Amino acid sequence: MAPGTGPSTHRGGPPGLWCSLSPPVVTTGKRPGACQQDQWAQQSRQRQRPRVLLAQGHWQVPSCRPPANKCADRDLPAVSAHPRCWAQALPTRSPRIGLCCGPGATALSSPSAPEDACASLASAPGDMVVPVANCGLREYNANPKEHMPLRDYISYWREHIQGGYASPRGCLYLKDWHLCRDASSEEVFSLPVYFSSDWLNEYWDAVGRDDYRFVYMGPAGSWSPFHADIFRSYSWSVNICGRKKWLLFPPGQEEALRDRHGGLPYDVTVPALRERGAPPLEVTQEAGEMVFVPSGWHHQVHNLEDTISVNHNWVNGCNLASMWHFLQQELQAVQREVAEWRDAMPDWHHHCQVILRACSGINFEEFYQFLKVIAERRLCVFTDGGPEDASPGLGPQQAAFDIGRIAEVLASLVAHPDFQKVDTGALSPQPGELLQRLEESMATFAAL
Ligand SMILES: O=C(O)CCC(=O)C(=O)O
Ligand SMILES: [Fe+2]
Repeated sequence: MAPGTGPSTHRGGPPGLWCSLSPPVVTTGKRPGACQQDQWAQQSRQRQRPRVLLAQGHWQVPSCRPPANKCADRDLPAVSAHPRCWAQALPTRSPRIGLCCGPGATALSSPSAPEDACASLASAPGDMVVPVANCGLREYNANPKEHMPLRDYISYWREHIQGGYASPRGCLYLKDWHLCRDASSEEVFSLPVYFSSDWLNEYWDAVGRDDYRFVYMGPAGSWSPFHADIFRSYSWSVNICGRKKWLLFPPGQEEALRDRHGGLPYDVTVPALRERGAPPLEVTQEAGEMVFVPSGWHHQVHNLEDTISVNHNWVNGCNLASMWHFLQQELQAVQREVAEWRDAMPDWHHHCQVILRACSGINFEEFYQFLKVIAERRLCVFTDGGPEDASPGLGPQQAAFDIGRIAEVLASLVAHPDFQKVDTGALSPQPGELLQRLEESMATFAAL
């Protein structure tokens, strides 16, 4: 059981069929009623807090089809599925997990048949292999993961609940499951238009290798240790069911938590850290609500009940510069680590790029490829009307904005001394050429 959390007291049955909830709220404070005795929360309440977006949606029991107008008539994410049904249904019945979108995103989901857009998990058979973390064990600053068939995880979860949220296997958390990538069905869920400018997924879809779309499911007490998200991306997270407690630290606030070696903590709820630095922003995310995590915010997340969520990491023109800044910092950190071999190793810079890719998931050359793929897809909005699979929000204004942001970052990349040491001979187009095309396109757009 994670420190700071106890077994859930919520054992209520499914709260019925469709629950239409209120419109999205932008809150600058903590929701009332959540963990009121918590001292951190009390201190947090007195502080000025940044804006956290919690958008409420709908949800439904999987055996019932969402009425057409429920998905179509609201400018909100609509989320369906229920944990109890998941636990009871799998592997014999297929639960439905759907994230439909409102009118702004009808290009993605047909309003007349939202159940098609809310494609069911029929394509996620019980023998699908899923990543499962053991919340009771620590490996560096994370939980060790194993892989197991989905069916086995569901059996484990059922037994864990029956055992009063205890099991000889400990508290297991199915997390970072690339359901969309791994499922054979094309569309597991579709996005609200607000989240459609999503370059990481656009890039990895285009090169056909990976994605940053995840499903998390775990019992009360499962949790994610303290971290900031990959590439300092944004993330959004929708609770299909259950509740999560988020402890969020604005960028820089994590500095007070470092140990004497500069390391960040694994669990910020340990008593020794409670008095250190400013208390975190605490948010309780209810079923159907969405949490938006801005770039660079460290966070720790606890499932207060049995919870299923969909989470995406997310980069676009608004936080591209943060991603580039992060990569430069990571390269510097690598270079510091291996500084002693700098003079002895002729290809030291190349090795630094290899280590950067191994540690951070991307190096400077791949970052260029990422910029190139998105840039070319934006340039073709002006030449061919846009890529066939363009997101619904992608018109000329959006394309021009994106091109401007890419050009700024690409100019910085091209001028970077470490990028100049990368062998770019085989890149096509050459980075300088691409930058010139972007600048020309910006000039043409500005003249319109
Ligand atoms: O829900 C969780 O356990 C972790 C989610 C998270 O860290 C994220 O969405 O960025
Ligand atoms: Fe995260």
